[in-house]
Formats: sequence, structure tokens, C-alpha cells
Amino acid sequence: MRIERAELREVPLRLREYFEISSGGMQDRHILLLTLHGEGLEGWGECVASEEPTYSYETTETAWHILTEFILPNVVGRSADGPEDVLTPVRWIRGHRMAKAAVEMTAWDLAARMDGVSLAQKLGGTRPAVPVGVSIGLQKTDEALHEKIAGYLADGYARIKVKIKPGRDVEMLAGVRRRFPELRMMADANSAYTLADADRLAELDALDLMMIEQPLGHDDFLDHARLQQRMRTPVCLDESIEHEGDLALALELGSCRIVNIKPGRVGGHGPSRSIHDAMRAGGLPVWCGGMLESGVGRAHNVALASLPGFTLPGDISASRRYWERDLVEPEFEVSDGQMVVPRGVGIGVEPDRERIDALTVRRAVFG
Ligand code: OSB
Ligand code: MG
Repeated sequence: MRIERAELREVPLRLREYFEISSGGMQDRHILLLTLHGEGLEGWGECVASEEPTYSYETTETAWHILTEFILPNVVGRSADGPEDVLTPVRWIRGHRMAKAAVEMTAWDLAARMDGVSLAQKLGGTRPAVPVGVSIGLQKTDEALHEKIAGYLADGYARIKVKIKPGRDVEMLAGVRRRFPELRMMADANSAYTLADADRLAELDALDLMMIEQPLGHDDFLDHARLQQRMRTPVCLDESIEHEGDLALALELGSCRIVNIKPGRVGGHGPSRSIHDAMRAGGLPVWCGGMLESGVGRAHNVALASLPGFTLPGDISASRRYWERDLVEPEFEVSDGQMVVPRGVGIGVEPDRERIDALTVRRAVFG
């Protein structure tokens, strides 16, 4: 496949609600959208970097810098054997997997369009619809959290993820469990604890959580392994798994039993498939996380989540859970705890070009 042209743009988009996690909060997203052009076709993708370096060292600004100065100038005007080969000319760039993933994923959409198939088909997806949940940010009060959960259950989500941090953990989740005895529930700490909190975290074992996500340091494989030995609740890693090597280390040490795969975090769909395959070979489940993407990024996530090993509900929620109005048509919807995987060619939803043009505040063109 030949990449003839690239266009990167920044599109500000305000979340309907402030989203707070243990390491910070988000309200006004700076969505980075990428298009790659070749053979008269156009692929779409999104960079998942956040505005502040809370979840990752990458930010929308570092991603803009790395994409415009180093990645896109070396990728545009070249031919690649396929989407997994597009980043070969920039293998020398250390890290910056979110910036790289944007290009790799966009190339997958372009490649699917060149083949005339859906992105899900191109990736090897097998399921027409995938189970989905919703991730709820830290709320001011327990009552507010209960209200939110009740609302999302009414919307039909298959599981609820609750953000936690020290001081807003065991008692808060015990209250949720009392009010919703049958709820499929999990917690995400975004690295808010240390191994010194192990006894406290082990109290969560009484609450029948599906898993606890990223309780300890973003790069602390050893302590996650020690913690997993001290609690029954499965540990799920998110921030820690940036590539296939991290997964190998985590499995060797026993740092987790579940992995949250975000293609935008691990460098794209290729690395996501490798992680999926390795987990599946070990009989371990994965699920697809989210980064408060627009519908463009969501389309990539739902296509990936149609692979057979994504057995647990993903953080892939309806467009209206995030935005007053999404950037794609039709918008994503949830019913009966499932999201339908688009069947059209490529990502299978149509970016609203006119609106995206009108909202764009920054643009860089290559080729
Ligand atoms: O830890 O999974 C996370 C959002 C931004 C940064 C990190 C995380 C999240 C979410 C939201 O949990 C998932 C979504 O609905 O997109
Ligand atoms: Mg997480």
C-alpha cells in the first residue's frame, strides 16, 4: 500500500461531563484526527493521547510534535507491504506509542478500504456485536455514584467500572454492592496505590469484583505480582502494558490475570492482536479499553473488540455517553449490553467532514 498524503488535525470537543480519575480530570478534549490517502481512498484514525500527562507521558502536544516532525514526514510518499509495515521507517523513534498507533490504525482502515472489507473483517474479528460496559469517573458523593449507575443500567450496559482512589474505595464500593447486589462491577485505580496498601486492597475481595484495574504504579510489575498473590480478585493491567514485551514480563511474574487492551496505547492493531493472541493462548481474557475517543477512535475499538478473545465487556460506550454530538454518523448506540460492530467498508461509520472542518483549529498536511 502506498501512502500518498496525510492530514492531521486538532478538533476540540467538550465532554458532556467532567471525567475524573485518581490522577486527574478531563473535560475539554483536543481530539487529534488523522487521514491517510492512497489509491484514491482515505483512511481515518485518532490519536488517544490526553491533554495532560496523567495517564501516560504522552500528551496531545507531544503527539502533535512527534507526528508532524518525525513520523508523518517519514511515512508519507512510501510504499508499505501492509498496515503492520507502515511504521518500519520510524522504528528508530523511542516510545511515543500513542503517536505511532494513530498512524498504524489509520493505515489499517485504509488497507481495509483497499480490500473492500470492514476493518473488523480485516483484523480477523468474528462477532457481529460485542458486550460493552461503561466507565464512571469519581463522583462527589456516593448518592451521585448510585444515581449514575442506575441510569447506565437503565441504558442497558453489561457492566459498570467505578474509578477509585485512596479514601474513595472499600466503603464506597461496599455501598454500591449493597444497593446493586447482582451488578457486574469492577474498579479502576489508575495507579493510585502502593504495595503498602495491600491489606486495604484485599478487603475488596469481599465485594465480588470482576477485577481491579491498575491498582499500583504504571511501571511496577513486581509489586503487582506481589499484590496478586495477596488477593483473590483478579488484577487487570492497563497503563503497565505498553507493548508485547510488557505482557511477557507480566505473565512471567504473575502481575495480572486480565489485560485491558487499548490499541491506541500499545502502538496499534498489530500489537493489540499479538497481545490478544498471547493471552488467548494462556487461556486468559482480555477486553478493550477506551480513552474518551470520538466516534473515529471508537470505531477502531469496536472492530478490534470483535476478535474472539475479547470475552469481557469493553469500555466502549454509546456516543451520547461522551458527546452532545459525535463526529461520525451514525452515532454509536448500546442495547442489551451490546454494541453492533459496523459492517460497512473500513471503520464502517462516516466522519462528518463538514462539521469536522468547521471545528478544526489546527491542521498539518504532508504530501
Ligand atoms: O484508565 O481506562 C482508563 C479514560 C481516560 C484515561 C484512562 C482511562 C479512561 C477510562 C474511560 O476509563 C474509558 C472510556 O469510556 O473511553
Ligand atoms: Mg484504566
